[in-house]
Amino acid sequence: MGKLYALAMTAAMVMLVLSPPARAQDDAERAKICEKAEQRYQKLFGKPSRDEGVTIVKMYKYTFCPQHLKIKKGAKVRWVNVDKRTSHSVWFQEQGGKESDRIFAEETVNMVLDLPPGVNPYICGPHWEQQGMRGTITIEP
Ligand SMILES: [Cu+2]
Repeated sequence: MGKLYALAMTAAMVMLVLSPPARAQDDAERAKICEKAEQRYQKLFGKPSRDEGVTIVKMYKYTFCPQHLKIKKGAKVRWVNVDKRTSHSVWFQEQGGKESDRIFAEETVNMVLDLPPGVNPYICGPHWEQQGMRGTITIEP
């Protein structure tokens, strides 16, 4: 192996390591999507999601809104699909959970989360890999 070739390979490997993982959106895009998601929510349900008396996570354009959420252990969370066509799921896969049924456009699913304290990542079954549809629920002690 030539020295130059080895150097080029090393450079290529360093670039591979340094390039960020493929993501569906950056933070600014996500903020915009979540703003639209809230507008959709209000159109569908007639009030702001924060006025529901239960914690709401909207699902819209391959995004959980909010993507990161902090709740108390045993609190109820409602996932609401405010998309027009796409169905999603909620899956605490790392915790050994079972994937939820598909949540179709404009449908809702309530869950009482029995998760360990700390950060619990979760995914949307059909969209976590290609579109990076992932979120976290942090259980406060
Ligand atoms: Cu999804």
